[in-house]
Amino acid sequence: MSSLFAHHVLLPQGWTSNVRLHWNTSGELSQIELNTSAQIHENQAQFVVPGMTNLHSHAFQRAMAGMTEMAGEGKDSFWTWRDLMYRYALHITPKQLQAIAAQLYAECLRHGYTAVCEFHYLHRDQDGSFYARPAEMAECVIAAAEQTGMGISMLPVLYSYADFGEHALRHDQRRFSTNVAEIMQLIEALDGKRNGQVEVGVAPHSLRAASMSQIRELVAALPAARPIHIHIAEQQKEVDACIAYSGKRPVELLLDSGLLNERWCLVHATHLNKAEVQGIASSGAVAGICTTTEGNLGDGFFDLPDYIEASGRFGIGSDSHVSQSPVEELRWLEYGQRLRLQGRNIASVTGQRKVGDFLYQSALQGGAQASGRKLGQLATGYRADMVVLDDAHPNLAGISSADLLNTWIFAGNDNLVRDVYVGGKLAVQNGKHLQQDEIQAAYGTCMRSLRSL
Ligand code: NGQ
Ligand code: ZN
Repeated sequence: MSSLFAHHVLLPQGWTSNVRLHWNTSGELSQIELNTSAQIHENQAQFVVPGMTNLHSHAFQRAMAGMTEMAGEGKDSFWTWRDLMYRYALHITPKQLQAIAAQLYAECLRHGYTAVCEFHYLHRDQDGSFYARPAEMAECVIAAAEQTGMGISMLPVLYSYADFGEHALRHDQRRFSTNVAEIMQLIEALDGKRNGQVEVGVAPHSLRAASMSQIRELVAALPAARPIHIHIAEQQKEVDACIAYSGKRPVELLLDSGLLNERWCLVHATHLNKAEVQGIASSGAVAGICTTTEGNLGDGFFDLPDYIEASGRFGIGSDSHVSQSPVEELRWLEYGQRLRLQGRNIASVTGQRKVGDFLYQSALQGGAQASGRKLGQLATGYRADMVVLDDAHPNLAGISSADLLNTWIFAGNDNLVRDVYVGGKLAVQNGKHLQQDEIQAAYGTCMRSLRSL
């Protein structure tokens, strides 16, 4: 099978009826046939949209979703959560990581994500030494992506310090420890994995964990056009520490480095002043908003209205994977703003007043840019990453395509994704991942042993 007839499909020019999408054996769209009609026996779908990029993931954290929601002795915060998260991180073996990532990616595919940017920092063995093959953990994550059909941008994470000012890593951060040379070796070791489905970029973890001079060195050493991601300004405490260390706010410090451009994805970017909002927007970088995790960790609100006003680019990520659904990320991105501002229909612009359409289209483009891959639109030369919505669901009964994204994103909690193609290959059919049973069995085995720790 290498074509799909769509009665209604979201093309770059907007919703279009009676289109046949063709793709080649590399998984790229090769022809978009317009004004055509369905043949009786061909593969058909009512509603087709481009698959979404999940631009920020720490796959292993899927295993601890739901396990950190209990109040401790003192005041709980991002930082107390992080201690718990590190405890889990210390136990995960390569085989378990693969089982967790496969479960996660299968779930993400079932909800309409067709690509992920994996911010991967669990590099070393439990005792802090490298595995015999230093890229083993990253290879396991890529294997999970390949097993499930998920497209992936693997981002080996540079993690050298515990805090601003080049503080030595804590003992419980030993699995993350890398310097610039080691990261470049990992990138080199993964080079043979690159293809239409797999890209390799890089991620200095944060301005806490990587120094500005390391970041410069890394960017200079990285092959051209590869994506660069970083956590930035997620917590107020981090902003304060950055000011105490450098006299500048985190985003300000990055902007002043002159390094930022379209290759960058600034994950979270929650705490911004007006100049920083403008600065990110004009750099062409993508803000990686992870609404459900930011809510879970009590980060704060992204300044969406000002950022949209400045034509800033953004995408969505599920980060710690308390959710695996683009609908929930986008819905709560908008709801957070409504609650904060006591208003409605915040994410919209003059040319696009439909909130669901504006959010979905923006996140498609921002996510695609952050992935460093040819994604995010159903056009010749782009990946054949297509999501077919369930036209038999009551929410879509008699609907016109013009109302489809608003309904998908804002009505109810059923999963409306029916079939998912990634690079032209079917990964999800009738709401079920094609390898769902074996993936869940392996995840079950992994979780029974992790829970008993
Ligand atoms: C992470 N998570 O890398 O998983 C971080 C926590 C850190 C978020 N920032 C670790 N949400 O920031 O050092
Ligand atoms: Zn993160």
